[in-house]
Amino acid sequence: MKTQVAIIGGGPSGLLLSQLLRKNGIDSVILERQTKDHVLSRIRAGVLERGLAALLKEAGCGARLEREGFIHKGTVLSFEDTQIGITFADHVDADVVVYGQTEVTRDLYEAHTAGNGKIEFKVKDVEIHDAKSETPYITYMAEGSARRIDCDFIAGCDGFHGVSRNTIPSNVREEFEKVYPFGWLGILSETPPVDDELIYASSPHGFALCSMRNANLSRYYIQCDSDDKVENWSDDAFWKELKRRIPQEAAQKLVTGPSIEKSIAPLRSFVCEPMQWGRLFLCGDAAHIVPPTGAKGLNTAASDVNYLYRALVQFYNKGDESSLKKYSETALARVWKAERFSWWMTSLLHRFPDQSPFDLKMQQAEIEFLRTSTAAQSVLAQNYVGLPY
Ligand code: RFL
Ligand code: PHB
Repeated sequence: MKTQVAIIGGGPSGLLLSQLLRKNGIDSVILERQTKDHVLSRIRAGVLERGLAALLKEAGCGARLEREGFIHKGTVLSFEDTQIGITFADHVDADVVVYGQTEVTRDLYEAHTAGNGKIEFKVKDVEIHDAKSETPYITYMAEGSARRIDCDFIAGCDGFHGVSRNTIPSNVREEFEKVYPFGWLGILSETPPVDDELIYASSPHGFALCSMRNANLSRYYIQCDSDDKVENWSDDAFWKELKRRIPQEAAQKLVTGPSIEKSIAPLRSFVCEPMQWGRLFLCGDAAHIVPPTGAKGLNTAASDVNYLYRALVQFYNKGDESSLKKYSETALARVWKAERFSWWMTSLLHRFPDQSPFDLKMQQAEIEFLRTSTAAQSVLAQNYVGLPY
């Protein structure tokens, strides 16, 4: 098979890239390790920056988001009896949209199918060859047979555990990582959200987050130990712990119910430099991971896709390779800012197992500064709604 851009990974990054390229007359093929149902069953991000919403619209996949997405004009940070309400419009001319990653992926798959996009599911043994040449190719197994795709470019959109990143030789690649000593236990329940806004709560018992998907679907998280297991948490135990951590007023009106999904996510900050090697370009979780505290993972993946797709269009339409050559530099500049913000929010809101009394005082001083400083709130608002591309 031959295509212009071979995309490894059919998650949100790969699908969005493929769709934007198709809109610009550029052919691509996606290779996905899992089945479509498996990709669509993953419950992940919920908060979309306007930049991502605009890209979805540009890709022709924004109609349902516009109809069903919930615009959030602010967020709440809670510290026991102190609540800091941040209204984005007081600081920045933007807001965010609450719309699940599952729905984003579904919309992208629908558009991909409607546009006769090419995708192969359940591929195995994907290998990238000759990425430093002008004629790279990929070999893989599908339906029991060995296959090959020749292409002009390869987009590595295969997430943190994919093969693309490790194709960059270890003497070229530098990886920066911080693993946090806790995870997030999340549940989805068919109950009305406890508040109109998201509540990020820090408490002596650890962090908690009240989020949502729609008027009758709530998403809640609590900080848990790194080695904790979902089996250790009955629904009752989860609700009890959540109530201990969120503002009292919210705890009193919290509607509980059976969980329809429960999972634990580890928390990690990770960046791979460079994000390109010859004609291989990394996008999204393949190149970087953020802890979910700032809601930046999917949004940062989208900003990579934005830079890469525009650079590819410039190459195919004008024969101009300059933006492709600068892709890693351009993408990383924004990636590191999202890393900084996610790390800062995580450090501010969680209890660390080895936290000293001094560390706790530092957190408290930071919170007090945030509560009383419009400038500090403005920094938070600007980062939360998303820095410009
Ligand atoms: P994905 O979604 O991991 O997709 C990669 C795809 O590649 C496939 N794959 C392969 N295919 C072929 N060959 C191989 N060798 C392959 N290896 C892997 C995989 O099957 C998969 O389908 O990466 P992508 O597309 O870059 O998207 C990134 C986002 O999924 C991720 O950043 C976000 O979910 C992070 N995230 C959040 N981001 C936000 O912007 N806002 C949020 O509110 C937010 N909340 C979250 C989150 C992530 C969470 N977890 C579970 C880590 C909340 C949580 C709990
Ligand atoms: C979510 O709704 O899943 C969510 C929202 C905000 C975050 C992380 C996750 O910061």
